[in-house]
Amino acid sequence: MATEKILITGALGQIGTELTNRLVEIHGRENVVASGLDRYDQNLTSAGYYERMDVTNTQLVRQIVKDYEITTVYHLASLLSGTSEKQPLFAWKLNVEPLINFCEMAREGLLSKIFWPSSIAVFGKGIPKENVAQDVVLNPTTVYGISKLAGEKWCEYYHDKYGVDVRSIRYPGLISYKTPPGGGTTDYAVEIFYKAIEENSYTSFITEDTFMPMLYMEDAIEATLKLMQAEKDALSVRTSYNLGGMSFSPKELAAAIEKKQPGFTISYQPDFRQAIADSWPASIDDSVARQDWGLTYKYGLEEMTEDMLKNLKEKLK
Ligand code: AKB
Repeated sequence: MATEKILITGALGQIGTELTNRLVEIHGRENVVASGLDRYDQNLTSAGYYERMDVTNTQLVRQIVKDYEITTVYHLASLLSGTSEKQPLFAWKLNVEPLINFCEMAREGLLSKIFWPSSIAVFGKGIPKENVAQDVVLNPTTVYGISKLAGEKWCEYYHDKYGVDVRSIRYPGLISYKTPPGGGTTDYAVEIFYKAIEENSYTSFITEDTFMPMLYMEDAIEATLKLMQAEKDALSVRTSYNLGGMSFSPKELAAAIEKKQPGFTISYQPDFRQAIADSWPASIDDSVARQDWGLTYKYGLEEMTEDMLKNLKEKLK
């Protein structure tokens, strides 16, 4: 089997830092090229190479793919839901156009596989809240959701029309301690742990009974690798796979933290992100991913809370 040469965009972001390090473990440093807008930071990435690049610069990206003879791209660079509402035109440019650029390169034979993250933001208004199925009508009302839905349709188009092997997951909110997220609606579920450790209290920008699907980063990384390792023919979804993870509200998360850290308190001051959360599902049916490529999870609310508190305390010492 020919060696995979991997390029990761957004490699210093929340998913990127952890995915890059796992890919290095699997494929070796010399086969992994990390890239991002920020300066190289050896504490954040173990990749053998780092390219400081703007992913919207199509010519530069194409040159990097050629220079390193890249075969597989994990294209993670993206503006999240909160930030997208503030910069809608840039969100469209960043979230959609580079994906098309990578699909074009695959169509021309320069790349053999692409991973691209979609989001639970694709669902939107008028869709049942609970256990949302893979194949419901999609009606996003946020700029971010619209860009992710468009991206999904581009993935399907390039696959169906040109056989491009582009694979995708609709990530729920991702919780991790290594690198903080930036500009998302589900970010409260990470911020709360920092504040729990620093101040033993937190003011949530999401109301107490708003349920959203969430996933611990280790499970997200393993799911991503599993999808990318699956046999092509096993994949029945070429838009993006539902991933449910767990479903909880700020009140439930606060109670789980309080159990481990007595005296922890939470208050609520919802902001513009509440409307975004209200348009998203509370829980997701991910049975198609389980069936097609064996999706499983290790972490529930209790296990995730324990692991976050333990590791973040260590990190913030
Ligand atoms: C966000 O909140 O914008 C993201 C997402 C669910 O895609 N975490």
